Amino acid sequence: MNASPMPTVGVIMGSQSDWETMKHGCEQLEALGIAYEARIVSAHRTPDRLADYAKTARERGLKVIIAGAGGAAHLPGMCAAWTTLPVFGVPVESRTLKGQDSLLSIVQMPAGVPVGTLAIGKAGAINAALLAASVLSLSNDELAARLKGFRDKQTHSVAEVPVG
Ligand code: RP5
Repeated sequence: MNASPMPTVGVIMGSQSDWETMKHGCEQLEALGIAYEARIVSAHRTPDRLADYAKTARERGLKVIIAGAGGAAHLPGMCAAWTTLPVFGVPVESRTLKGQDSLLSIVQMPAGVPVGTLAIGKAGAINAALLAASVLSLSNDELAARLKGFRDKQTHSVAEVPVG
């Protein structure tokens, strides 16, 4: 489900292998009725695709970019270098270092080029989507209401007494 035909969130990832993680963020965007596009854009393997994507993102109507990558995860930072849109980085869990390499690669940006860095893996992908929703809700009251509804439902779903 997309609230509008024009995507406002761009979800990019360095590899097909990142989709297993990033799809959770896309599902969260869909649940909130946010139009998005998902693309494979690699900082290392397709550098020109990345430059084109990030440089044209604002004029194409995107408001927020979510970038997921693993290992030497330069995608979010290089994307942020090409655009002044908000960029949220999702460290994908790597096989060898469990995503700690991804996290440190994304979070340690030099002053002047920000990337909002989320948690490693699925939680990070979901929270990146929720953070994007928060940003978009600043100028969209209907989305703000849906976001509040999501939070309320989540709160009510937490049992007070453990079972089992
Ligand atoms: C990164 O390298 C990607 O973001 C991915 O997380 C990691 C491994 O990529 P593949 O070798 O699975 O394509 O660029």
